[in-house]
Amino acid sequence: MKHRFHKRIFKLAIALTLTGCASNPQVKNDVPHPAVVITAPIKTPEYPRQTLTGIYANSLPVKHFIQHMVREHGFSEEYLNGLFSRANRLDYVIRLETPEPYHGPKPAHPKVGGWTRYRKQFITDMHINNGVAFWNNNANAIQKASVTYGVDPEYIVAIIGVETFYGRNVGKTRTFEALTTLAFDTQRRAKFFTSELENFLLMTREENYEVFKPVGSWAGAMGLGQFMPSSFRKLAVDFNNDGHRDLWDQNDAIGSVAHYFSKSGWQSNRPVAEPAKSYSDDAVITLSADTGNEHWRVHPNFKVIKKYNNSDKYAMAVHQLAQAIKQRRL
Ligand SMILES: [Ca+2]
Repeated sequence: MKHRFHKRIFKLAIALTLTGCASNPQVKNDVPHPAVVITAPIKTPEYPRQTLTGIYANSLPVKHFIQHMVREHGFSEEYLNGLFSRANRLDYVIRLETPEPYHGPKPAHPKVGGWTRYRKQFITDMHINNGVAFWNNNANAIQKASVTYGVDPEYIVAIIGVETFYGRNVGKTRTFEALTTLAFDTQRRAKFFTSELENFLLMTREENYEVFKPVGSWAGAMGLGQFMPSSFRKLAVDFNNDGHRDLWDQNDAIGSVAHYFSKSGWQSNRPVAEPAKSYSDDAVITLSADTGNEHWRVHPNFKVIKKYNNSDKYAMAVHQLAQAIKQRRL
């Protein structure tokens, strides 16, 4: 999920909180950590400590957060001291969350062609062909998810394509350190990220993940579908029945994306959007293309896609990629 990041996650937070940024081309490659791919829970020692050390040793907000987790969720204080004593502050995460203010002159005319530029990132031969291949390689899981949750299969494929290029770009930032940095070293959305950090720690306990192992976008979105921890806990499913919810696994991600769409109100075999002649209707959106404004009549399923990421451009890109993949697969 991504775009345009600034708007993206923020809106996402409001819409539900699956969020991510892998699809944000502006940020997706800006992650210096080594790749770590999780395929199974890994148990390693967490080094409990009596006191908080490291860069957060004197952080009152971190100490208060630890007290909260002990009081509300029964975590061991020593265990959490150990985790936060080892946490790194990620400067690039702070930079991405805190863009430099723009002091230049105001443009005389609003920028046009935003939709055209956005569309070019996702509606490509590479995205379409790899979408067909992803669908063929996971045909059984996609068919099962489509039937189980009543979601048209091409939209499951397209979401994963836009979010992470079919799992090739799930992000390399340790989610624990991303969320810790965003919660305690940035201000704009600190409350949201503190809540996601709380959900992340609960998720690792529930799912038996070693806290430093999960990786994702710099903004805390995880796995092929870029779920935030709160969405992971609410909506992820163990779709390959191995007893573990693992959104870095293709099967579990496919089932979880379909489950997310189902819970958001998807209606299978219903239209999503079609070109509109005029824009004098509530259900018509306008997108700025190089060749002029495009008007589209949108249906309830379009709004369901926007619950994944609250952007008209995002939802239209998913819709058009889904249709292109379906056509090419025929
Ligand atoms: Ca599983």
